[in-house]
Amino acid sequence: MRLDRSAKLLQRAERVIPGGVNSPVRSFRAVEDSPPFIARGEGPYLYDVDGNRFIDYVLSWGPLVLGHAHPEVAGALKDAVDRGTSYGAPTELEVKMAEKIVEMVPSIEVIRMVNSGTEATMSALRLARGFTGRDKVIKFDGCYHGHVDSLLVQAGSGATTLGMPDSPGVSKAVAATTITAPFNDIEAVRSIFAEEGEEIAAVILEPVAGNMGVIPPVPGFLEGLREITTAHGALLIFDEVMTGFRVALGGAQELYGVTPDLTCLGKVIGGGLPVGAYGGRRDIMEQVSPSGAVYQAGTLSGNPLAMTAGYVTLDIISREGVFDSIVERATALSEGIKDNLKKLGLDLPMAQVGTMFGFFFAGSPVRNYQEAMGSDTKRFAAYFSEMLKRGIYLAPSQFEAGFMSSAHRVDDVDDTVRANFEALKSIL
Ligand code: KE4
Repeated sequence: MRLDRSAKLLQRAERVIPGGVNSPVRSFRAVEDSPPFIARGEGPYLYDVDGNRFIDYVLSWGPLVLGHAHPEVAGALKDAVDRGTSYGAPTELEVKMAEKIVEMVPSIEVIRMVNSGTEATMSALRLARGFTGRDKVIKFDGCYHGHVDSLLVQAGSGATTLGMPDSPGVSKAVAATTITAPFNDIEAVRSIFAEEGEEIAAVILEPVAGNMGVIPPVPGFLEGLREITTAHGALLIFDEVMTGFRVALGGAQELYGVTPDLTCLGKVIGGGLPVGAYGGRRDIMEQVSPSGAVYQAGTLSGNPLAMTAGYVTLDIISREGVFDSIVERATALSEGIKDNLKKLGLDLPMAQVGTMFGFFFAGSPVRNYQEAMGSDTKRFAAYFSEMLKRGIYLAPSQFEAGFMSSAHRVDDVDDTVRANFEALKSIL
């Protein structure tokens, strides 16, 4: 596979951008490789600057649930651009977008748009502290909520991938208000609350972890968090930036029937443009400025282009049968991989929740960060490279998730299952 134009671009990039990338995990350092530089995307495919074509299961880390350059999304954006790119003033489209999300996500009565998932979780935390008058927050080892100072403690995704769970620059004072517990360990949470429950503003989690690989909640975990937070007057915050409109149309809260007080969103609701959002109970959200005293603002929040891409995306996946067809494709891929593992005598833990999926190079079940850390990342890197050579573009880290889109066809899934078999066989 030719990569010389990408290699030259990486050299140039590394002179003017940290690590040559605008987000660490894109560097491919976790798989000891260098990234292809992308020229364009179309449907399920990425094309790099050397003319290589890949079937894409990163999909911009989740947002592109309709694949690249969906004609309706692209067309709506082209029209929108001719009406200007930003006004810094309210628009009807923001109202329609908020109404759409309120309609689709069970617990959201009121919602505020921001520009990234990080902004969404940062704002939700501030709101939880403002609403409760308490300072402490519980998060779970390996869950990643963006690069918010107080949440870059035992974080997942790039923070784990690159082996630095706690980032330099996060002040001790800030980290001191963050309590971490093992994911899926409800007794650990119960005992933290027994100790300091009256100081805890909120518990925040990915209801299905996707930033330490894909790890679903064990039965009773989410229900237990709901019961404990309610009993202690703390808020339950679901960070559904990744799981929203991915594990189910209404997110993990619909799939598992547990209602959080606040929800953070991102990725899919931007249709590939920069968007985040946080929303939830009216009595809480009304504390947000200007209706309340908790300050939060953003120059480009609710931007007409991002709202256009997001609204059209949500409208399309809400159409009869569309979301189910994406789940079906993800299931076909997961089943094909499971068959391959069986044929090769490999017993690797695999998870698929709705349209997201992944498996670990681990010899036993993975239910939390510590067990995920037991994965063989070298073996993953070898597998990743074998798949890339075969034109399959996976997340360049054992601690990420794979995503399906409505653009992936049966042939693409068949090709991927075939490549998966050959790649696994070649690293046995
Ligand atoms: P952003 O600030 O990157 O838009 O969202 C942060 C975030 C918040 N919450 C969850 C559950 C997330 O998964 C993310 C971002 N996900 C990572 C990859 N797992 C984005 C990829 C990257 O960091 O480049």
